[in-house]
Amino acid sequence: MRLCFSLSLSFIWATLVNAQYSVYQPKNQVIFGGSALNYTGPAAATNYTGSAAYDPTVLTPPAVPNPPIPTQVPVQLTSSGGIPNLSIPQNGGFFGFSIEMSVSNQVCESSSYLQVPFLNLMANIVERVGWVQVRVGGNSQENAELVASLPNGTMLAKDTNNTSGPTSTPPLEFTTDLLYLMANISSLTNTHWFLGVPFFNTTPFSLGIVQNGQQILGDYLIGLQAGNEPDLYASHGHRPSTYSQFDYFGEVGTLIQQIASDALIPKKDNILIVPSVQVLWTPESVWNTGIVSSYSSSIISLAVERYPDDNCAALYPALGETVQNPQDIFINYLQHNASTNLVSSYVNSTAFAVQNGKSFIMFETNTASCSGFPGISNSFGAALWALDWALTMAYSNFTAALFHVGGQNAYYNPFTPPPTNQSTFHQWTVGPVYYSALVMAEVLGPHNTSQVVDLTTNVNTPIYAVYENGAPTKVALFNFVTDSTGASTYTATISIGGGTTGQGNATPSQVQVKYLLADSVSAKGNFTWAGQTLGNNFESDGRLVGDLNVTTVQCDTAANTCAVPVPAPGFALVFLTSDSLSAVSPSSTVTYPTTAQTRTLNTIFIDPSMLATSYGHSGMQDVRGATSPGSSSASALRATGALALFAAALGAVVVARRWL
Ligand SMILES: *[C@@H]1O[C@H](CO)[C@@H](O)[C@H](O)[C@H]1NC(C)=O
Ligand SMILES: *[C@@H]1O[C@H](CO)[C@@H](O)[C@H](O)[C@H]1NC(C)=O
Ligand SMILES: *[C@@H]1O[C@H](CO)[C@@H](O)[C@H](O)[C@H]1NC(C)=O
Ligand SMILES: *[C@@H]1O[C@H](CO)[C@@H](O)[C@H](O)[C@H]1NC(C)=O
Ligand SMILES: *[C@@H]1O[C@H](CO)[C@@H](O)[C@H](O)[C@H]1NC(C)=O
Ligand SMILES: *[C@@H]1O[C@H](CO)[C@@H](O)[C@H](O)[C@H]1NC(C)=O
Ligand SMILES: *[C@@H]1O[C@H](CO)[C@@H](O)[C@H](O)[C@H]1NC(C)=O
Ligand SMILES: *[C@@H]1O[C@H](CO)[C@@H](O)[C@H](O)[C@H]1NC(C)=O
Ligand SMILES: *[C@@H]1O[C@H](CO)[C@@H](O)[C@H](O)[C@H]1NC(C)=O
Ligand SMILES: *[C@@H]1O[C@H](CO)[C@@H](O)[C@H](O)[C@H]1NC(C)=O
Ligand SMILES: *[C@@H]1O[C@H](CO)[C@@H](O)[C@H](O)[C@H]1NC(C)=O
Ligand SMILES: CC(=O)N[C@H]1CO[C@H](CO)[C@@H](O)[C@@H]1O
Repeated sequence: MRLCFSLSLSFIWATLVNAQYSVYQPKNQVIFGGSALNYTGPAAATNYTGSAAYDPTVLTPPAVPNPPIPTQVPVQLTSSGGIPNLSIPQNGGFFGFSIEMSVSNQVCESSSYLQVPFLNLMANIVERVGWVQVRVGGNSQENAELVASLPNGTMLAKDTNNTSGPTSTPPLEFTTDLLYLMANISSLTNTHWFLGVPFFNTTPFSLGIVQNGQQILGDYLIGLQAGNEPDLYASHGHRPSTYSQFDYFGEVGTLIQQIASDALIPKKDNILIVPSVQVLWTPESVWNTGIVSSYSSSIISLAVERYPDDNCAALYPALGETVQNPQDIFINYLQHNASTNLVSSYVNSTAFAVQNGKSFIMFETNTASCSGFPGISNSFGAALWALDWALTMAYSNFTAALFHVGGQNAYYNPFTPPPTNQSTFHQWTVGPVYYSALVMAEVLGPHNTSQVVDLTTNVNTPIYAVYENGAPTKVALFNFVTDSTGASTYTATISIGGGTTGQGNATPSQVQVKYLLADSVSAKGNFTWAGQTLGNNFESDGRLVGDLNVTTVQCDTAANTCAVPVPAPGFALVFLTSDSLSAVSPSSTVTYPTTAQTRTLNTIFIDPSMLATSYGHSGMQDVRGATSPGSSSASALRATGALALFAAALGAVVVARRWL
């Protein structure tokens, strides 16, 4: 990495490492592409020419349900000894992120600014549960090549001379600088990583990423995918049409043999993640090859990838498919059965994982592949959906879920850096799914003992309880309905012990409640979690701002009830014990302020086109064949750039390591 500007060591150190509080001052209220439009039918989205990440489409919330939701909902918990159907104990870092590995050119020139928001966003999670997990990979990992150096000190490059597959995905070249960046991030924020072994060329496998990943990241490297969506290899032209689950099984065996004889790979056991299938192969069809028992000592985790829907028809008009109107399908994200239906094809597999002593990861997910849907993916409804989907997975014994981070051209980003040409006057945009991550961290807490149970009785109002060591510690209450009249606010009446439990009354005299709120499920901003926010478009440096508002609810110990109101829409997290609240209340917030932001800190220039990013993969099998080789193809497009986003985020750390 070449430095373009010199700057003082102490300045960088102070900027990166000093723990500071500072007053939130949005640098700029400018909304990309002019003022936000109010939704006036599909035209508003159609006419909008700015990046998807800032698309102003606002949908109409689904109608208030008829019959109306019950406004009094009893929630009966036991005081000890657990409750039927508890999940396995879950780790607080359950909700992580997935960032597509891809191409960026670093050219030392102009623009960009100190991208510490990424550090802050990770630190927020770490303060609550101790760590955060991030996957760097995806389609573009499959033919990525670790090289000693690249021209001009570039860290990542796309070799457009060397394309593969019917959609001409260019191979990716990267240097160990990428891994050093990750190590530096880890040392600041305890971020742990997943990587992937390139799987397009198996004779032999290129193991540079395993060798260097282990040596540079050490224990911060959790594991490496052995293949990403192998069920799509044949249809995308990376394997013969006869390629089967058994061929994949054989290739994983070959990989394990090669690792066994590679002296540069220090850790050989518990490192691989299989099979990361999408929907063309069922997970069961892969388990039936015997892959897990045959290679048990090498495998650390089992994984799948899944989005509930795709917006490929809109992204690739050449498909000639009918574009779904987001308004028509908004409701699909705002009922609990969306999540329970989607998880149903995995419950056999999570049981299989438990039997085999393996973790089971949703390796890539979000609202919809091919960028998500305008008005849905970036709405408050998406925050509620992602939280419900994550809790459904936790209840169903998944052990982690990684939500995909795209770039400027995705609607569903948990967070988005500003376009590079605006980065000197704009900050980051934090999307609804980031709030889901933050809240999920608090739902599970840092003790690795949280067992989740789904107590939902109405699809519009999912309800979960969390038990730790047999005793209830939290209740999670959703209201998917939007109703400003207040008529759809419901009251959850929580009882611990008593009633039909055969246990004595154990309801505390008071409980504490944090709310996740916005005006409507279609709201595009003004989201608050316990009164604090990460701002609207271009307003965030990654730190929560505003006064913390934790509501105390006095309970009726004589009646053995605590009545907690849940507005429409909204989410309430009820802390049943003071310990459960204090465990997720950061005592000293270590953050990385951007107040020192300056052009002179720039070290990386990311071509804005490279920030046009990954679209997620599910549903992409429909795209194949619709695009001709050499054209602006589906695969090339979707493989572009999210790692550039990530690289931009890490720019500051590059500086740190060079100058310290
Ligand atoms: C959008 O609607 C709100 C409320 O109806 C109004 O205050 C605002 O001015 C409108 N914005 C535009 C750009 O028309
Ligand atoms: C979008 O463009 C159409 C056709 O030019 C125009 O009639 C419509 O008013 C525009 N919509 C908005 C919201 O600007
Ligand atoms: C446990 O889950 C099963 C399967 O979903 C369900 O049939 C059963 O009613 C649940 N038991 C309780 C006590 O909720
Ligand atoms: C390297 O940098 C020089 C000067 O900035 C530029 O002209 C050249 O195109 C760059 N080369 C590559 C391969 O990016
Ligand atoms: C592509 O090939 C041409 C001709 O061999 C060469 O000049 C160029 O540097 C190559 N580009 C890359 C990105 O490797
Ligand atoms: C393409 O990549 C392969 C493997 O890395 C290499 O052997 C070959 O020379 C490359 N071809 C071009 C045109 O760069
Ligand atoms: C959820 O259930 C409702 C009825 O309760 C039904 O109308 C809807 O189609 C279901 N949604 C999904 C995604 O299954
Ligand atoms: C799950 O396992 C049961 C029992 O073995 C089987 O009947 C069912 O088909 C499996 N489900 C899937 C989706 O494979
Ligand atoms: C999750 O695992 C626990 C412990 O093995 C089991 O009791 C429970 O039924 C599982 N849940 C699901 C949904 O499979
Ligand atoms: C946030 O709330 C303010 C004040 O009510 C309002 O003016 C603004 O339009 C809202 N912004 C968004 C993105 O909803
Ligand atoms: C705190 O949150 C509660 C519940 O949303 C609300 O009623 C109250 O007004 C808030 N207090 C402040 C100071 O914002
Ligand atoms: C803590 C840590 O991992 N620091 C690393 C940052 O990157 C440089 C190399 O660029 C390493 O030397 C440091 O060890």
